[in-house]
Amino acid sequence: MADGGVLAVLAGVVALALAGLAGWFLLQRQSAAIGLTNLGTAAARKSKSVVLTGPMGAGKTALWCYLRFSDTSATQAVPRTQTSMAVNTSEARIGEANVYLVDVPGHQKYRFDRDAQLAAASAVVFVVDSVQAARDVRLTAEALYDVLASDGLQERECPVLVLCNKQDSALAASNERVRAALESEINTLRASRQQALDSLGAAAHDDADKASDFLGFEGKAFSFEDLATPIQFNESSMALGRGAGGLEMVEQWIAGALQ
Ligand SMILES: Nc1nc2c(ncn2[C@@H]2O[C@H](COP(=O)(O)OP(=O)(O)OP(=O)(O)O)[C@@H](O)[C@H]2O)c(=O)[nH]1
Ligand SMILES: *[C@@H]1O[C@H](CO)[C@@H](O)[C@H](O)[C@H]1NC(C)=O
Ligand SMILES: *[C@@H]1O[C@H](CO)[C@@H](O)[C@H](O)[C@H]1NC(C)=O
Ligand SMILES: [Mg+2]
Repeated sequence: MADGGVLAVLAGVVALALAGLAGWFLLQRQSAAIGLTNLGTAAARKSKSVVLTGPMGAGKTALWCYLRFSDTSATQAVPRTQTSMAVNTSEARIGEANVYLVDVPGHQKYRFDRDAQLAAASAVVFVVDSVQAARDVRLTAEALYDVLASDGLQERECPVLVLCNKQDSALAASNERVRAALESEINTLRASRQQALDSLGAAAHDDADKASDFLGFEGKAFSFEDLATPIQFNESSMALGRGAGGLEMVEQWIAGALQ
């Protein structure tokens, strides 16, 4: 009788332990999927997180490869990359700082990973394909809008560098042109997003969360000057690499942004 009681208690303990283990395992998988394990590592090592984001094919992974090995000698060829299929992270030393470099894939299906990474970012480099932006700026403007309006970014005044990449191409738009085109396209986007919200009715309109999505001032054309985050537009070419490619400027900007 007593033995039966002990056995029952033992079975209960084992069942509980198994349930706990399964739960822990599921949580691990979930956090790995959204890159939280990596954020944990960054916090543990007290490195600040620098997030590279922007549309597909802009040159984020190429930039990431350069920044990871800032003290190696110049490689003139653009790093060979493939469309990224996962968030990739690496420790790097930039200037005096140990940073945690996060390369977020540009594809829309990674937008939740992107937002999770942006929530922990100390600085953001938004990489733009300046050839694509010269042709059709819509996609880039949408991606930049989402980044700038992401949770807490404006509140934290997190610095943003918009890197107008692929300047080695004759078809590339300059940083000034990219800035002007994005400013006017975001103005258009903002109006259409606001209209979509309005059509949802007063309830949605009163929602404080939705209101904070609005960039700039109502009744005034959108301007990057009106944002709380410091934002700067510069040019680069991963194909030209160090020196002419403008990598040093990016490193200096990151070092300055983290101070
Ligand atoms: N000509 C030129 N090509 C570049 C430059 N930077 C990147 N590329 C090329 O553009 C392509 C895309 O570069 P990636 O670094 O993989 O782009 P990404 O932003 O990581 O793209 P996703 O991972 O899809 O989000 C590659 O073929 C690169 O070699 C550049 O400055 N000039
Ligand atoms: C991350 O980068 C490393 C080193 O370049 C590479 O070996 C690995 O495959 C990358 N992982 C992903 C998910 O892209
Ligand atoms: C980067 O942009 C800033 C602001 O537009 C400008 O003052 C600076 O000279 C640029 N840097 C380079 C290296 O072009
Ligand atoms: Mg990539």
